[in-house]
Amino acid sequence: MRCFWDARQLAHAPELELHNGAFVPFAESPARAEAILAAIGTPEAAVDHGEARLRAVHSEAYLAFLWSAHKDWRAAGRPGDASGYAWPVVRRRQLSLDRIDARLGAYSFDAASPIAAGTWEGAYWSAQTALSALGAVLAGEPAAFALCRPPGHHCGSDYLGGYCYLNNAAIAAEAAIAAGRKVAILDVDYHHGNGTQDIFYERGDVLFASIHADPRTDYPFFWGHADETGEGEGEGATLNLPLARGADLAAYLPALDAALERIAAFAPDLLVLSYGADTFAGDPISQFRLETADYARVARRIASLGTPTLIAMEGGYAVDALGANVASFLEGFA
Ligand code: Q9C
Ligand code: ZN
Repeated sequence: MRCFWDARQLAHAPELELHNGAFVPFAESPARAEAILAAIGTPEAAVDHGEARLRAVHSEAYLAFLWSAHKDWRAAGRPGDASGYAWPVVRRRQLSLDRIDARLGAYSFDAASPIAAGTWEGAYWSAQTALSALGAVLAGEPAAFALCRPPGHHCGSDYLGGYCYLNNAAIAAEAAIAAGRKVAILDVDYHHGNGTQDIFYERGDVLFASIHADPRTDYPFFWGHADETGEGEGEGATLNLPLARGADLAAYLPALDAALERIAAFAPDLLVLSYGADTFAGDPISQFRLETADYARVARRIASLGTPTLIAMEGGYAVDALGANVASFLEGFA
């Protein structure tokens, strides 16, 4: 399978994550990409499709914020990575505030996504990698893999979160729609893809289906519940299939079949697959029990749809097993 990647994605290298009052190593590390690269062989270089593709998903104000946030942080005399601490949860409204701490609050929904010096560059090229792999699929490849990192599925049109800054899957989906395709998105990361869901929530022309840990127990908590089915013209075009912690392949496959059945009924001519390997039994921050060989079986079932597919990397934090898990998935798909 053709694989895409750009070394500039490594520029995003946040240092630490503050969690429960303690500093822990940041889970979403450049080492994740290195581990995948070591397992899949030499990928093709991403091609720059420009910033206009980003603006099809993200607001101008958010992109301007993301572009300058770390510089603004430093200009304010602050050390390390930029990270917010106050959020407008109550009566959120459009205020044009200058203070970097206020802007971090306005454009984030959690504290899990620090902005480092190279975050814009890394996120920009992660999105371009998705667009480049999409280009291969639009040109006739049955499937292509985008080694996106940082990941994207938690961030919305004007907010970051969950280690995500630009929504690679949504950006690719919009580009595919602009190329005349009917698009479905399947998200199989351990965590609900709340940003992707939000972006397409009122759209009937894009199906969003997700299998993930029940948000009653797991991040992102506030989205991904089974009763979220879309709104307005999008009513019925969102499908959430939450699973209890501890799910193994036997518990996973019925949900996968339900998602695939819905996708087949929607009859897309292009599938964007948000693939997270954090469903792995050994993942340090997740609680499902898929094994390396299971990814080949999951991938084979998705491939059996016969729909041209862009596979975009999302999470997966067991770095020692990550390469094998991704390779198993890609081999199963092919
Ligand atoms: N100690 C993705 O997989 N923090 N994002 C969880 C657990 C946020 C995961 C903290 C997890 C975000 C793309
Ligand atoms: Zn995840």
